[in-house]
Amino acid sequence: TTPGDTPEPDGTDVATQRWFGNLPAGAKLDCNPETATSTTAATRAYDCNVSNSTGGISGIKIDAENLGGAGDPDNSAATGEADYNDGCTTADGGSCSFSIGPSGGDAGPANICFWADEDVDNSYDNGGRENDGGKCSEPVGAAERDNETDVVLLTRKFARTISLKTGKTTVARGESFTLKGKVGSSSAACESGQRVTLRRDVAGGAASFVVFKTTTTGALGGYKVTAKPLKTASYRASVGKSPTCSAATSGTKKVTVRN
Ligand SMILES: [Ca+2]
Ligand SMILES: [Ca+2]
Ligand SMILES: [Ca+2]
Ligand SMILES: [Ca+2]
Repeated sequence: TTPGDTPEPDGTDVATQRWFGNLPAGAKLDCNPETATSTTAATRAYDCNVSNSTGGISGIKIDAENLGGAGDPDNSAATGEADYNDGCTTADGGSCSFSIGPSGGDAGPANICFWADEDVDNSYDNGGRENDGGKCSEPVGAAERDNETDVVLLTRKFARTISLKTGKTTVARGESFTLKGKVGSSSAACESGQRVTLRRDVAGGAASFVVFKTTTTGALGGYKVTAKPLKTASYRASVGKSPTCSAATSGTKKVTVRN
């Protein structure tokens, strides 16, 4: 008799039962880094390890779900298919490298849940069995190696660049020149109204870049300041990180002071 072929109720019941035996007793999963920052365009690699008291366990597939944060392929933490099915399979020693690619290009935090896919399927079942991600509600800071699930925090930020040009490369002592440039990003919000810090390293001695001016970028990310140097120096500009924008530092430009 084949399951489902005979109308119920009849005298017997034939069901299909799968047995899962590939995860030894006491197996625990740990994926690292526990917290990380990547750009909105970068792929982040996680080192996942399955082990028990006797050592690493090979041949275990790892699945993962982005729980509705930045870069979530399905923008949902609801039950369904795992966002990342069979992201890696543990090798000898119990470790494998799991890549979380960029998706959607949005910035912000995301909790990503990894679990040992003991039953080798592609399902994510929020609140279901642990081997389908049923323990993904555990917090990022949960004790490591407490179970077959590990939730990590991945913060996505927009990449930025900052340029620097000097109006002159040689000036008389006390003569003014301009320093200008632009903060660039795929996000306009990471370009305009951004705090720019200018530092300089006076010639001679060990390199030491010291803040000498700060300014704020205009609507298109541009900035401009002036300086009246007394000594030859190298200059550079930087913009700090924010919750959704990466930090950036320019190359250096040298301005020579004639004596
Ligand atoms: Ca971990
Ligand atoms: Ca998701
Ligand atoms: Ca799977
Ligand atoms: Ca599963």
